Amino acid sequence: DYIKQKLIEVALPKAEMVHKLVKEHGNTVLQEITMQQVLTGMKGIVGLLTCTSKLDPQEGIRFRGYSIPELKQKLPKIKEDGEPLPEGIFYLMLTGELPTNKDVKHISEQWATRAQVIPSHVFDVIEALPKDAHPMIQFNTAILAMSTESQFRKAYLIGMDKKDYWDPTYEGVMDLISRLPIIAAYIYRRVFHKGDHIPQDPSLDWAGNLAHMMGHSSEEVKRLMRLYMLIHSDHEGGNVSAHATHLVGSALSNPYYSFSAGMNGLAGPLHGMANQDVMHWLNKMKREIGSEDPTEAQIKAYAEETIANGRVIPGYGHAVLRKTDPRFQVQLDFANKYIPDAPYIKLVNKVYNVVPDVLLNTGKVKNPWPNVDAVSGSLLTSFGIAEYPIYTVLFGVSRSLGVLTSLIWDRLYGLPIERPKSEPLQWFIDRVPKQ
Ligand code: FAM
Repeated sequence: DYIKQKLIEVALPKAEMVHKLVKEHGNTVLQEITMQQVLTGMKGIVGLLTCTSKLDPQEGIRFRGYSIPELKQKLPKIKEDGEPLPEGIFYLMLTGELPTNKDVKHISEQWATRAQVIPSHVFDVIEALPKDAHPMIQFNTAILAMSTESQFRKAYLIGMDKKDYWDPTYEGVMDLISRLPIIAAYIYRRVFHKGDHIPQDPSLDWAGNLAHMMGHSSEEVKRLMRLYMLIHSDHEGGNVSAHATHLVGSALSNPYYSFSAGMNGLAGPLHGMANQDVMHWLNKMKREIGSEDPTEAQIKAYAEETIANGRVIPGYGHAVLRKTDPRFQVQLDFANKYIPDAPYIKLVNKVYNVVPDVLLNTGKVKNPWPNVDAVSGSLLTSFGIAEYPIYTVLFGVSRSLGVLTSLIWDRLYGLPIERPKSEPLQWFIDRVPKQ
């Protein structure tokens, strides 16, 4: 696998730089930290080294320096007017360089080959769960069950030089990513299509194969799946799924354990589960208003009621972003291009017209604008994937690309165990300046 050789070449000088920064500039002060930051979720505290992507509050995400519109131009596609292949963004995040068509094909083939071998106990474990267990429970259980295959643990037990940890991590990551679409599609067909499973088609790309195995094999859905897998792949290092993966990985837990930790975080309603919750919010709104096509005034009143009842409006707000999420925008553009008249897309547009003002009027929401989840479910539904509980699983399949590439880099950099300091309440009280 020539990617590994490439990785060594790219990573070595960078790993040396990290080492040098710690050794020669370890005492450099980076920033001041306030009481508020620590007590409200560590927002804005730089505490992580992550190179796969960076989130600008105003502009949104850039992957290794490239914005989503730039990637749509620059990453290899199957058809010129199609969507970039997620294999390409994986290569970019991993190596820091834009891939050629050959690189993307190589990764596609690697994943298709590695996907052939999933031990049968993984499916037995899924089957042992009730069908109505949330798909995220099934997904995460399967991920943990796959860790019997961990090459990292085997290599670690044999006794390996620290410098080489990245190698079995890379192998585990490649295996895991290759198998996630099969697991996701298996759960989808089990829960929603009477266990009528569809075999993988190794000739297809990673995202196209996922759509195919889910039973949505039209070209449009494959195209949508490529877009979905591209934009959900990474959101720098501090979000819950990325940070949890990194944190657990810092104990040298294998890629399966580490990724599973991230997926447990993604399953929370303030993170990845928001995409499902948006659909529930929209549908409840329609039911309560008693109309399939509520007016903007009705939507505004319903949003105000949600706030008055002490609930959040899912799909809106963000811990870092302070503008409309470009991941929202690119999906809305896709919808407006291909299915402008879809009822859910019209509804999303109307909600977008009124909800930011409602949130601004609370005087406390720092970002009133939509995030990625405000439209993704409506888009999937409009293309026939109308089973909401699978949405967070799809998010998880995509998120593997970023958080697991970062895990390889954690090993390449030789980062140690993560262990921030905590203090009891009195410590904070004692920090208040005396009058
Ligand atoms: N609806 C109602 N209230 C909201 C809100 C929303 N969409 N977003 C923020 N707030 C409230 C928040 O609950 C907090 O209230 P209290 O002071 O009473 O506790 C206040 O506004 C200040 O919060 P903030 O500083 O603006 O946001 P946080 O950084 O604490 O939280 C989010 C960020 C994303 C958790 C929050 O905006 C939220 O709950 N949004 C809805 C859920 C959602 O869409 N999550 C998905 C995020 C997404 F991009 C992803 O991870 N996939």
